[in-house]
Amino acid sequence: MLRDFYMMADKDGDDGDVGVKLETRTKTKRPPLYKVLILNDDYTPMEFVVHVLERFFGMTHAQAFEIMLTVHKKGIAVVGVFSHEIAETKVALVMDFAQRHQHPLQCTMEKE
Ligand code: TYC
Repeated sequence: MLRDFYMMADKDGDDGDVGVKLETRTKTKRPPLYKVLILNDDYTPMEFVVHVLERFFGMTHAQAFEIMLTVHKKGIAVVGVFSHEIAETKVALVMDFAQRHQHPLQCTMEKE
C-alpha cells in the first residue's frame, strides 16, 4: 500500500534521478547583410559620383568610373554589401555629402 503510494508519486519513473544536459546548440545565426545602392539622376556630375565611390567605398579610380557608368546606363548598381550598421552609416555619409554639395544623388540600402 505504502509502496504503491511512492510509485504513484514517481510519475516519470526515474526514481528521482536527474540528468545534466551535456550538449548545447552551437548553431549561430549569421547577421543579415545589406546591399548599398547608388541611383542614377540627370544632374549629379559623373566626376562627383566617381569621387563618392572612391571616398566612401574604397574603390580605385578605374573601379569607381566603371560602376558610375553602370549606374548612368542602367539606373542603379550595388556598390557594396555590409552589416546593417555599416550600410546605414555609408548611406547617411553619402546622402549628407551629396546634400552639402547640392547634388540630388540618391543612396539607399536593402536586405540581401
Ligand atoms: N546621369 C548623370 C549625368 O549624366 C551621372 C550620374 C551617374 C549620376 C551615376 C548619378 O549615380 C549616378 N551627369
